Amino acid sequence: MQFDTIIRGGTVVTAADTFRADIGISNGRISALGDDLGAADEIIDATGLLVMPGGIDSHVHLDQAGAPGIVMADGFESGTRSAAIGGNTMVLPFCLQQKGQSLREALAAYQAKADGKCYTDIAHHLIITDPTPQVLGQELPALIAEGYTSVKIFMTYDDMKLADREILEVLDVARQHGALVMVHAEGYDAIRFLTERLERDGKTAPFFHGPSRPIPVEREATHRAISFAEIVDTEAMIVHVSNRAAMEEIRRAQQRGQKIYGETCPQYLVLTEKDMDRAGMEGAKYVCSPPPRDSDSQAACWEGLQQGVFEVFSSDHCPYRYEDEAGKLAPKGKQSFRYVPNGIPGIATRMPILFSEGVVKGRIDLNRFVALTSTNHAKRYGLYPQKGTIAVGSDADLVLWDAGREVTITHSLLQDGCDYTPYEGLAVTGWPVRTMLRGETVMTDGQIAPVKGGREMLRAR
Ligand code: DUC
Ligand code: ZN
Ligand code: ZN
Repeated sequence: MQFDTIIRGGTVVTAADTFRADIGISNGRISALGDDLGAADEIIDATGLLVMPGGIDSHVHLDQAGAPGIVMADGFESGTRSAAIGGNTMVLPFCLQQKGQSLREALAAYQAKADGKCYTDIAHHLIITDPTPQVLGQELPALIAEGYTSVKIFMTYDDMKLADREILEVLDVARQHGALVMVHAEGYDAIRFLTERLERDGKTAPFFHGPSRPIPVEREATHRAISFAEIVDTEAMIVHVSNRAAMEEIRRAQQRGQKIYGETCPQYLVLTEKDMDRAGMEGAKYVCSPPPRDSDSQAACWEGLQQGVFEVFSSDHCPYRYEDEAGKLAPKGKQSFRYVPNGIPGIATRMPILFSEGVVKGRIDLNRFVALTSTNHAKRYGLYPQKGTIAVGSDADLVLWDAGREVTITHSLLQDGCDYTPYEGLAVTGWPVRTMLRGETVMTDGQIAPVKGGREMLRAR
């Protein structure tokens, strides 16, 4: 048998096993695992490297509309390029429904932005901000049937928050039609109350973003979301969990037998509220929601990853340029933290940070690393086993990883559309040296191949 490609001499790591094998690839799929596979058009030497399923980042924002005058720093081309630099082969960005807009319209417009411009495969979650009877009764069920099987809802933000009754209704439609609801769990009224009080006291610098949404704000909303899922008798994913109290709410729900899943992100492992306490507007570089917290919160997020309370580790890449009036230095942001665009970049740094801080420092093993960065995303979002593993028949979406390479993170390595990284100067051990999408190399040693056009994947859950 003649393969298109053989990856020879590497150590294969899946969520379950670590073993020595060569990988044969034909027509974009893995067609053999073994020794002495024979001939191929291309032989890739992976001696000394780990060969893992390409990263799947199931929580990213690309080219998403925000407040007037604010522009996200990455579209599909730069966002997926940076994803490939960081060892990812698939990302799941959010298609935002504006109030008054139909979901179909929102999706068609969003798909047009992605068309042909991706270095990775993609699939879309739907953000529902306007759950009208038409959306809930017709559009959403039809879209779920077509493979749009995950939706995100917000419990805060003026233009996005759903009322409790609306949350219950979205959960119920998801239950009936087989979709997963992802919840942004921070309580709107408490944030408004605290924000207005801080502003009255003249506490308007970026640092006060943290105090405007402290841990109880997240804990209360997490508890409410979990209770609603219980009332409806359905599952839910609590995204971007930042602290112990919220993690414990999820753990308790799991112990009761509820299907509540958890996600955390790099910012909750290596940043704290102190990062927002910098001179001038510099703290704006770290403003994201929920905000980074303190060292006990970091420890709790590690516990959640180690013990399986969190099943996915995502970037929540939500990039705004710093030196830019359409970004973090938006004029109104100088009046109050509440107008600073909310989100930080991290699509390329997600896997290196978890590898270095997790695997190299002995907090998690290699197989859990693969589960948290790839396999569990594929399973939860209906992509497995086409994506998320190394097995005969799966797509040849792979990352070759140099476990000993020492890199100091600096923005110029990342090839995104932003102008900074919140992880500037962080020293990591372990770095992706080749990313392959459906058998084709899209990145080698930081060099990106011409865009081939990743595909949009539909999903069955
Ligand atoms: N929620 C996200 O998921 N990302 C950025 C900002 C936010 O509120
Ligand atoms: Zn969110
Ligand atoms: Zn997000």
